[in-house]
Amino acid sequence: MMRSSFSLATLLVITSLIPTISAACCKDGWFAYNGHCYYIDMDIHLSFSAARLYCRRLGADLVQIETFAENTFLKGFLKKIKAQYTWMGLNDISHEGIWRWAGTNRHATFSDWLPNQPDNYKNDEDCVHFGYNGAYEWNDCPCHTSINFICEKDSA
Ligand SMILES: [Ca+2]
Ligand SMILES: [Ca+2]
Ligand SMILES: [Ca+2]
Repeated sequence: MMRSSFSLATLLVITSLIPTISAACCKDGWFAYNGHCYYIDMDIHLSFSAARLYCRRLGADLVQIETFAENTFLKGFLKKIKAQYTWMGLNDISHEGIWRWAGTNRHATFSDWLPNQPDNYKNDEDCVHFGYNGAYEWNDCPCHTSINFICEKDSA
């Protein structure tokens, strides 16, 4: 009897630690990958600049993709949730054809453009989203377009 109540107490302690451990990685509603937390709300559609502001208010910024692995992970996630057009932080707002990440202003180190993109269509496409052909490759489109977006921050 003593033994079983001790086991129960131990179990309760362990169980109560689990939410604490998850919270230390990413808050509820965020998803984790490789030490980073990501957020997307399919009900929120904003322009590039408004989306960026939204992320910053959450202590994050629009997602910055440093590696093929991160890109592959994000595209897989978008496919899983059947996402449509979704902003990332990449843009050529400062200089046409020079692609930088909004959060850090760093140059893109690789790209995953859709065929025939970026095309700067009508000279008015400076912001980049994951395309919607099932593969989620990148496309430049007008920054004022209201679409979904992914925020990213370091895990706590
Ligand atoms: Ca990243
Ligand atoms: Ca452009
Ligand atoms: Ca385009």
